[in-house]
Amino acid sequence: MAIKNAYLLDLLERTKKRNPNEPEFIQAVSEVFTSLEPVIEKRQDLVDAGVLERLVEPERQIIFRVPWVDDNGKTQVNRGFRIQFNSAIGPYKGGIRLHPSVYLGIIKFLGFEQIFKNSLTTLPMGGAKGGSDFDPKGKSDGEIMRFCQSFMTELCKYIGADCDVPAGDIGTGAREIGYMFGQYKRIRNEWVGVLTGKGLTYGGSLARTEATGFGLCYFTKEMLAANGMSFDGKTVLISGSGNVAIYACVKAQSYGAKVVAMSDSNGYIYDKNGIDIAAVKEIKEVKRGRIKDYLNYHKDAEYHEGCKGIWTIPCDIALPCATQNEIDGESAAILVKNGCKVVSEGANMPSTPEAIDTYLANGILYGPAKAANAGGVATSGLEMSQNSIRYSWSFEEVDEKLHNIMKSIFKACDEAAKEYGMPGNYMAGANIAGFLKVAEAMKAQGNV
Ligand code: NDP
Ligand code: 2IT
Repeated sequence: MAIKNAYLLDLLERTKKRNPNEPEFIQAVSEVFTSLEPVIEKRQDLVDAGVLERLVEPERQIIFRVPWVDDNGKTQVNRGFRIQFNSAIGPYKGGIRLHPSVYLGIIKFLGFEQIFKNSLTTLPMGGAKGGSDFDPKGKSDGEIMRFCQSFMTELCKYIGADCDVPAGDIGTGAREIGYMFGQYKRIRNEWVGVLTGKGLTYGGSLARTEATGFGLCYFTKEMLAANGMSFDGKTVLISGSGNVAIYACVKAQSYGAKVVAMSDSNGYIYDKNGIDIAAVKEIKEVKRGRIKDYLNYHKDAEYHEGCKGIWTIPCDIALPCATQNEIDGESAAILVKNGCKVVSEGANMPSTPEAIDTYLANGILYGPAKAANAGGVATSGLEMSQNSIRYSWSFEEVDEKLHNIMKSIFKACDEAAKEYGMPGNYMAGANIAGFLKVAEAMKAQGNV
């Protein structure tokens, strides 16, 4: 991926200077700029309106102290973030990541990507992301609760059902959302849909838990069908074993695929008979254990230390569902050599630029994250709608809406790629289609 347009190159340089030491953010911006070259050449009006200069500068960046008391009575201090990137098409919307690797550059790359992803969903949602360098691993339930309450005590000043609606991401699931929701309600004394991913007894949407993984498979199914393929009988690798990975596995298996490997940050399991997803769910959702524990259920499965090795297993389809930059150029080359035909992204930015170049050069069908994993936030949008009308739809109703949204996302990516002369390049299609809607809205609303 190389940018040739002089205006985009200059803006990228200025963005690098203004945001030093944030390589993930620059990576996300560079990828979008690469795709936008043919748009910028046709749309001088968007250049004149300063749309891109405004897009790469968050509307608001909030960084705050999160003090909490651990089980030994000692005060711990973490750093909290909320980056409200763009509100042109709707209230800020995006998840909260709790992981020790979190710093400004991670939250900014995620917030930037969220702008285009949310635009693709067809629902009115702006882009945002938040999080903290808090490490939930090994913490007691009481420690998690005290952290979440302290985080929300500060965050609640900046969010609201019509302003900014956070949700889950790595390390933030139903438990954490519950504690945050309780604290928001207590401080603000209002019961509103200020968070999504809530429990089903207090305003959560059916199918939100499954949505990102299911949506990934709905998108991938469309992409496969458009290219004369299907999941049926295919060998699939899924990295991660969290929320996205588990429900991607459930749906891929229901489509007749054989998922043979899953992972966590310590290592991966290989089960030549096909992953027993009920065992993975028990290990991860009930016991909060490690993927290695799978061997307690299936003695004939293999466990290997390290995360990268999963990409050396021969497969037809790879679904990275763990974290950013988990497939580098070397792993991508191994996937290609082993006959992999499809990479579709459940995680955000899981492929390095070198990996993406390798996919495109070798005719891999590539489903980019901001399109392929948009089902999670799309269903969050549906949760917001249900909260607003004070009603809840059945699982089947939400799932059907999600399915239709993923179909329309694939169509938008496919058509934009064709229109701008890059048929089959769904990354370019996603970036262009996501961008154009936001750009038109920004232009129409004046220089704000
Ligand atoms: P979870 O916390 O439920 O699971 C994360 C999984 O990824 C775990 O298996 C974890 O392993 C692994 N992982 C996390 N960080 C690393 C790392 N640095 N190296 C290797 N493995 C890692 O998160 P989700 O399933 O919700 O999120 C997974 C990805 O999907 C993220 O990129 C997220 O941004 C993206 N996403 C999530 C959506 C959602 O609705 N939840 C929506 C759209 C995208 P371990 O347990 O060892 O940490
Ligand atoms: O990356 C993502 O899209 C998410 N973590 C979900 C965001 C949301 O608001 O549901």
